[in-house]
Amino acid sequence: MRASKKVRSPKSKVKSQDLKYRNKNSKLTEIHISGAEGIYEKSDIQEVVRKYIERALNHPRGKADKIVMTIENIKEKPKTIYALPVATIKNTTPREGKKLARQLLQLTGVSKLAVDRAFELIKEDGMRGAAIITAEKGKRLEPDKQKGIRVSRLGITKSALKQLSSKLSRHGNNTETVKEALILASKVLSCKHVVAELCVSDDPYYTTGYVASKDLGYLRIPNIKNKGSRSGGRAFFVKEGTDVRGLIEYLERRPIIIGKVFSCKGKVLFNGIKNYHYI
Ligand code: PML
Repeated sequence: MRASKKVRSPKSKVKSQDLKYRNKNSKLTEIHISGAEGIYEKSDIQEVVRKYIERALNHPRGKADKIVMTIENIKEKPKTIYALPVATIKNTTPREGKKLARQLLQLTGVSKLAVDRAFELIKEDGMRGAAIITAEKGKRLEPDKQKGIRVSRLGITKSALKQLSSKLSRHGNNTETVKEALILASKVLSCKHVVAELCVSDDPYYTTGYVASKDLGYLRIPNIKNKGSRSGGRAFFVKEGTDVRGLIEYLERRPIIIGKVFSCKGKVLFNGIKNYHYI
């Protein structure tokens, strides 16, 4: 499901005499409000569709004026994987949050150059799909840079979802946003070419992001950006020499389902991750 709405956005800005910016021209542009997907049994589809519509119509980003829903019969048997272990790193400011994300990514072997590249992209407003960046040289690999990569065909079994919800509840993190992001990161990191992922939500009201890797797990970073900021996006860091077509095929087309959940911790200190092997 993808929901969007039309907003008036500035076409060009001029400085008026009192030095305040005002819009000279504006045009209607479509902005993304919410997106969701999953792999479900046929018997659950009606209920899932009802929930998706409700969500699109009651999103804090505004009321959708376009909702596009696609229901596809998946013939290929989904591959079952584990969810990454979850923890939340203590953090209070965007400045510190970005620093933590950088340090974590460097622990996974991602170079400073590649991390800088990812943050530059995330800073740019309106990044659509995820970027694929090589972990050493910081080269972008996706064929359509505007569109990026949209991870698709991913879900969780009912029993794993029950386990996950109960584990996350103990730390007050049992939300659709956390579960969906964890499912996505677990699919991304289940791909042998991917070293790490960085995500900053593009939702102006959602300021928690994460770094994920096979060794570190899914590490949430609260306050990684300022409230109200529309900047955000995802970067997947991959090994040099990755077969990009194979990677995109896996991320966008291969059905993956989470069948088992590991630990879900509450708040941890960065040093607890750095000094001891986390998992
Ligand atoms: C999104 O906007 O969907 C991305 C959310 C990333 C962080 C989710 C979490 O709180 O763990």
